[in-house]
Parts: sequence; C-alpha cells; structure tokens
Amino acid sequence: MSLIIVSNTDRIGTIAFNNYQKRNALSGDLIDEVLSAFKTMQQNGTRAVILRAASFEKVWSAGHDVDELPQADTDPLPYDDPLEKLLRAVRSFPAPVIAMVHGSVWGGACDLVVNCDLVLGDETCAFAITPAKLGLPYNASGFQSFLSRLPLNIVKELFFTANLLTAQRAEQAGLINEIVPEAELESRVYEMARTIASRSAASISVAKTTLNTLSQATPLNASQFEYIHGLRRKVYYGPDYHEGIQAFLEKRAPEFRVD
Ligand code: KFV
Repeated sequence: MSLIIVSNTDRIGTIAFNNYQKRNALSGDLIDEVLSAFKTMQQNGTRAVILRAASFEKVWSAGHDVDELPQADTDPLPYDDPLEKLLRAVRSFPAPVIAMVHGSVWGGACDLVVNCDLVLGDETCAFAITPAKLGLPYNASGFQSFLSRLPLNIVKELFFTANLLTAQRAEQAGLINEIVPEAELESRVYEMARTIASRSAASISVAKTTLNTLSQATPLNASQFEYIHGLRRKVYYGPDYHEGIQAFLEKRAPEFRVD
C-alpha cells in the first residue's frame, strides 16, 4: 500500500503523507515514494508542489523513522540518508514547494518544513527538533538550514529544549509565513499555489536557486568542517546516542550520563 497520496491538477502537485499509524514518520520507503513523485512532477513541468498530511490529525509528521536510525557507533545522518536526500530534493526542485501544516511536526520533519520554500499552518501547527532527546549529534547541513531561516537564539532554544514551538511563536520567528484559520488553510494554500503558477516559471526557478545558494553560503574551510564532524563523531560513538535510541525503542525516558 502506498504511503503517500499524489495528485496533480493544473500543474499544481500535491504530495500527502498517508501513514498515520506511524504518525507519518519519514521512513526510507515513504521518502522513496516522495522522491519518485518529485521526479515525475519535475518531468511534467509542475509549477508548485504542496506537501501535506492526507488528513488533519494531531501530528503532521513524527520525523525520521527512529526504527531506521543506527543504534550506535555510526553517523545517524550521513549525506546519503533518505532524509538528507529528501531535503536536497525539496531544495533543488525547480519550482516552489509549499508546506501546508496542521498538527505537530517533529525532528527531521521540522527540518523538512524549514527546507520548504513557503510554509502555511493553522493554529494547531507546532514544531520541535528533538535530537537532544535521542542523544543524537545533528549534522552541519541541518543546522545551516535552521540558521538560514531563524534567529540564532530560536535555533538554540529548539535544539536545546526539544520542546514544541507554538504556531504563534513559529510565525513571529519566521519559521512559518502565516497562520491561517484551520477552515481556510487548504483554500489559502491552493490559492497561493495558483498565483505562483500564473507567474513566470523561469523567473521563480532562478529566484529559488539563487536565494537558496546565497542563504546557504557559509565560508567554512576543510579543517573547520573536520573539527565539527569530529565533535559529532564523539557523540554518536558515545553513551548518550546509544541510550537515547534504546529508550525510544523501549518507550521509556532516556537516562543520559551526567558526568
Ligand atoms: N519513528 C518511528 N516510529 C514512530 C515515530 C518515529 N519518529 N513516532 C511515532 N512512531 C510510532 C510509535 O512508536 C507508535 O508505534 C506509533 O508510531 C504511534 O505513536 O507500534 P506502535 O507502538 O503503534 P504514539 O503512540 O507515540 O502516538 P501519539 O501518542 O499520538 O504521539 C505522537 C508523537 C509524535 C508525539 C510521538 O509518537 C512521538 O513523540 N514520536 C517521536 C517524535 C520525535 O521525537 N521525532 C524525531 C525523530 S528523530 C529525527 O527526526 C531526527 C532527524 N533527529 O535528528 O533527531
């Protein structure tokens, strides 16, 4: 059975997560389906893509499928991780990708939303980035995506507390473009997509690529990158990551080392 529902009308594509049993967790299989939908939409000249959950539930997506994270001693978010492939597909899609968010957004799904070009949510939307609950060292490209969208203190609050940022605060911080009343969310998102589709595709495509390139431009030499990567390696080889994943799988609170 398909984990997403895909449709395309008037060159506006919709990709809807449809695996609520697992709270729309971003498993490798679900991501493969999304990547294939993006590929078809690019071939069809789709002018805007809406990323949404199939139905309005409490959770939009629970983020990375924790069952698919390595349990210890391996980089949990390498370049070829399915989530990383998905984020790159959103960034490189030649037309705008709009996240339409009802409900809570967790971990890698929060990174996904931050990588979307536009985000509209209703009063129920809320966002948490949770590696600190898993003892997981987040990756440099992920931090950069958050930093290119949000003020440093908000990024730190998200990563340090792993708590949900409410819709109001997410709007104030610029994580979402606008809060729209739940009853109007769908119509507003599709209206925005239609407006985008009526403008110059060539102009919008080059604007997206240029803005993404400029906002991600950070001079970082090889030695600095290796230093950061070395810090991460200590964490994913360390006791906290092992304990964080085990605790999630055993459905209990993690007991991180205090020394
Ligand atoms: N991965 C795998 N399975 C998940 C999952 C996830 N991220 N989130 C939920 N599930 C499973 C869960 O184990 C349960 O399976 C089912 O989905 C319903 O979850 O076999 P089971 O027992 O039916 P519940 O019962 O927990 O649902 P609910 O009470 O509605 O709570 C929803 C929610 C989202 C608050 C809760 O499931 C939750 O806290 N999930 C984990 C959210 C999270 O921390 N996500 C970040 C994952 S790590 C990540 O994305 C990254 C990249 N990172 O760096 O940390």
